This record gives sequence, C-alpha cells and structure tokens, in this order.
Amino acid sequence: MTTSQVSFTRQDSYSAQYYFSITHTDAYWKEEASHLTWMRPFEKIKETSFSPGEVDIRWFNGGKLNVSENCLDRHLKTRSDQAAIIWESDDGKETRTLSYSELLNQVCLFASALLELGIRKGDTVTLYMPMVPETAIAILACARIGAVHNVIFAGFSSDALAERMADAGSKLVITANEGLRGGKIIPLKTYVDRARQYCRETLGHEVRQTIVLKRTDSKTAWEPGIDHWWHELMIPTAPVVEPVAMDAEDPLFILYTSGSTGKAKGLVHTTAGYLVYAHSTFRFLAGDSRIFWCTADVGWITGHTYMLYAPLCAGLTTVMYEGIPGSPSADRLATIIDRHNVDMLYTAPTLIRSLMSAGNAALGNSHRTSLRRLGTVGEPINPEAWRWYRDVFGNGRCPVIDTWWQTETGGIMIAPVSGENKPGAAATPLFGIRADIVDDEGHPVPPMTRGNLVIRDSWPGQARTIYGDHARFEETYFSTVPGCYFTGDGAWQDEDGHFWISGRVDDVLNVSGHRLGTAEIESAITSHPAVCEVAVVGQPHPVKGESVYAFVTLMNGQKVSDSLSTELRVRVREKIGALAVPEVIHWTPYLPKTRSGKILRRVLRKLAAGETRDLGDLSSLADQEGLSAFLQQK
Ligand code: 6R9
Repeated sequence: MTTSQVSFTRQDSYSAQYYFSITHTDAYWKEEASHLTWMRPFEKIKETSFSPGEVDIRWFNGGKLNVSENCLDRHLKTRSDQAAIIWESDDGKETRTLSYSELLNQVCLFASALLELGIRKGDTVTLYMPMVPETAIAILACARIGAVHNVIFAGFSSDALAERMADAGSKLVITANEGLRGGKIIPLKTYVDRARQYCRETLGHEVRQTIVLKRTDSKTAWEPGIDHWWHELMIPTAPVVEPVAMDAEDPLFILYTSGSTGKAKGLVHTTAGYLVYAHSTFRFLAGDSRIFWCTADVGWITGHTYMLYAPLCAGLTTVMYEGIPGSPSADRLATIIDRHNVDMLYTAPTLIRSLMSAGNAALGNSHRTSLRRLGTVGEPINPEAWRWYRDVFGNGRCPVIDTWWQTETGGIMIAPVSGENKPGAAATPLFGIRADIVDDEGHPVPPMTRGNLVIRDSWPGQARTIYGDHARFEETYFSTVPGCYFTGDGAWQDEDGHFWISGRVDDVLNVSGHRLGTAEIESAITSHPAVCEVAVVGQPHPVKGESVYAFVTLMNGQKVSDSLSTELRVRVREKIGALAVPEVIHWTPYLPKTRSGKILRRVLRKLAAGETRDLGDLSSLADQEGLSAFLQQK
C-alpha cells in the first residue's frame, strides 16, 4: 500500500468488496465482530426494522461483552507498557502518559469508587469535564460496571446541563473544580451546583452526588455528603473490579445532540453494535498509524468514538489535548504533532481554515514529518482548505480522508475508502452502508442532482432510540422517507458515484463543526419579554462554516437598543452556551411567511447571505409587499 492511497486492507477492489458487504450483510458483520473479545458469542447478527411504527434495531443479540475489557484488559499481554493516552495540558507545560496497565488500574479504582457510591449497572452518570485523562478514566469505569455515561460538552451552560441531566435521569455528575481552556478558567463546579439546583427546583429531578476532580488550586463551594473529591475516592487498596458482562443491546451511553425542532435529543448507543462499528471503521481511518490525535472534545460523538473508544479498542496511543488546538498561537497544533510524533491527525475543517488563514504562523518551527495520514470531520471541507491541509500542513505526503457521519451513526459512514480522493468529496460509503440520494418524494435522483442523503439499511453503530422518546426517534429519522434512515443532510453523486455532502437540509446549523438547533436558539431568544418572534438561520462564514444569524421582531412599543441585543445574547449564553450566541441580530418588523403562517427560512437564509437578487420560488409567500418593503429597508 502506498501512502497516497487510503487504507485498503483487503486485496479486492472496493466495488467487489462493497457489493459483497451489502449482499452478505451477516457474513460481513460476523467477520468484523470477530475482532472483539466476547464473553459469550452472539446468536443472531442482525434483527432490524426501519418500517414506520415498528422501528427496532438490534445487533449481535445473545452476545455478551464489556467495552472496557475490549479497550484495556485484552491489550495487557502485548502492550501493557505502551502508552494508551498521551495528554498535554492547556498551557503545554505539562504532559502525562498513561500506559495501558496504568489506565486499567485507574479505571478499576474509579469503577470501585462508583460502586462505593451506589452506582450500578443501568444507572446514568453525567460527565461535565475538561479534556483530561480522568475523563477517559471515568467513561471507561462507567463502561466497566455497566453504568450509562452521559457526557455533556463543558461549553454548555448550566441550564443546558440541567436539562440534559434531568432528561437522562442522571444519579451522579462528575466534574472538575475548574477547567482550563485557551488560557481561560471555566468554573465547572459552580455551573454544576447551579445545574443541580435548577434540576431540583424547576425540573423536579435530584442529582444526588457529585465527584469533583481537583484540576486547579482554587477553592470551591462544598456540600458534605454530596460532593466527593476524586482523589479521596481513589483508594489504592480497593478490590479489582472485574468487567461486567453486558448484553449486546445494553446501553453504553447517551449523547445529546441538537435537532431541527424542540429540545436536544438524547441518542442512545448500545454496547456491541457501537463497539464493533467503532473498531471496524477505525481501520479505514487510521490505517496502520500508531499515535493518533483526534482533536474533538470528548463532549461530541467524534471525541467518544475516535478520541477514546476506537483507538483504545485497536490498541493505539491516543493523544488528548486539554486546550484549543489553535491557541494560544496558531502553531500549537503543529507543535503538539512534532512533540508527540503524531502519525495521524483527525480534525475539523473550521480549524484547518483558521490555520490556513494564519499562513506560516500555523507552521511555526514545526516539521510535521511524523504525519502519515490526515482526516477531517464535522462539516463540508472546501477544496482550498483541503489542498492546504494536504500540500502545506501535511507536506504533500499524506492522504486526506474526509469522513461524513453523525452522532446518530456512531461512526464513519462515507469516506474515500476506494483509494480515489477528490478535494471536498466524502466519496464512498463504507462497507455495509447502503447510502443513497432521493428527492423529496423518496425517489432516487440521477447523478449530478442534489437530493436528500438516506441510508437504506441498518448498520451496527446506529443509535437505537432517543432516550425516553422512541416515537420522536421514529418521527425524526424514519418518517420522511419510509423504510430509510433520513440523515437530514443534502448530497449529490458525481459521475463516478462519489458522494458530495452539501450540508443540512433541515433547521440545524453547523457552527465550527458544532451542531446547533435553530429551535433551541429561537426559544432562548423568545423567552425575553420584549421579543415577539424570532427566526434563526445560518450565515456563511469563512472560518466557522456558518454563524448564527437571528431575525428578531419586537412586541408593540418595544424599542431596538444595544442593551436589548446584549440581553438577548446573554439569554442564549445562559440557556445554551457561548457557542450558540448570534453573531448578527437583525431587527425587523417583518418575517416572510407562507399563507399557512410558516416562516420561509429558505428566503431568510438567502437574505442573511446577502443574496437578495434571487430569492427562489416565492409563490407561497403570504405578503409580497412586506417583502419588498423589507428588501428596500436592507
Ligand atoms: C461526526 C459529527 C453531524 C453533521 C452531519 C453533517 C455534518 C459531518 C461531515 C459533514 C460534510 C463531512 N458533517 N461530517 N458534512 N462533510 N465530512 O460531526 O457528528 O456533530 O452529529 O454532526 O455534521 O451535516 O449531519 P454531529
């Protein structure tokens, strides 16, 4: 295999293998599953239905296994002293390396602490943590005892944390006194205290206990009997905690993500299917690399699957960085690569674009000669950024692997696995994945025609449900095109059959690779008494991909002011987090609507992008004159 080709481990051509994988699904996944360590073999491989009203997804039924055993214990014979995690602190002054045996030891001690606190198989444990090795330890300890982890990105506000803890029925929350990111101190424990109070007083849910990692020397408010220091719970003489035998379909974690309507959805991933899929897809991503750095935060699915589970399951070294890769200086990313001899980097287009705009400063004195593969994820990558990544950052020596997938899919679905690699194309479905593009009526579209990306059959890594709301799961993903999983993304295929992803077709924004629901931002803004109506759309942004653009109408008699826009921004920050704060607040007395009263977001998206000439089909618009007046005012 040459480095200009993406990993292609078997000899046959992509097409032949792909055809085999989708026509002999059981045989294909049986082979993939055989790479894991099972405590009891499975009896059935696939029992799945996408039929409306009967959506039911089960893989490897009858089998038993433990995810932490697969990520840790089974490597001890061959790589006990090998680094499992290399961690670097926010300021770059501290590094820590945990070997596989050290990591297992820490996981066992923490698992024992969780058991001591009364956490049992099936209980939900929330994590609101910085990017430190203890986060990985806590997650793996949950998996070891069968507790369901629920990681909330530490950039979310205390209100958002509270809603997610209450929805998931969380018994315990793990946090740090403070987090450090980009030189800033984040008072995580204070947010957790507020969230627990909001949970108790407003949402009627009691999160009974807190475990607090002492990341800094600052003092923190303390409730004896409820708050526990991490270091006091880690008792070196604790008995060894054996991995619990989990059923294939026992939940492994809940992960919240934004949808086009309503509150965030807690997607449920289960034990066997998720791990088989993470492990199987990782081969295409990482090839034969040994020191793998995925820059995603553990609060997102990319952090779960490719920062943590897949590299450890495969016995690699995973690099974990506490800070922001482009901070404090643009060459931070490159410096870390050189320092730790990273041979594969997996990151997001937004970071690549910001480094590209920094030019030589992004390279500093680095050489990046250890790199052999480059990957991207999270949003479409523009060809200029793709070329800069390959030719400048990667010294022209590494293939760029653009990977399309979602929180719901558990792992990569489309990537250039056939060996052909075009800038900006996620390219080809992975083995076992029946991707297709259909029009709004569900009919397949010809090549070069944009449509909706759907998946025609189940795969093991698929989310099984939305926690506590299976009806919403069915409605969101299986009702638009009956019999198919609806991704919410637009795409087209070129003449070679390669997939090009064009972005969301629903009301979900992608800001710096973070998924944000317009409905959540709108409801945060409309909670302000001066506001009458809000429509949030994405505005194209050169680095972030999209930024948040809010059209706001006010109640009669209310006046536009700077202080009002600050208040609205503060609301969003408090309800969701800084990542969702609108870049632009556009005051308007008018919002374009259909005759049935639906806001025409399509028109607003064009207006936000400054495309006022061609607003598309306006036949359903209720008030043509209102729009003319609006355009003149602009
Ligand atoms: C893994 C992850 C999912 C949404 C997805 C799509 C966008 C992800 C992409 C991409 C174009 C790629 N997306 N990868 N778009 N090319 N390679 O990002 O999960 O946070 O759930 O976001 O991100 O729009 O639907 P998640």
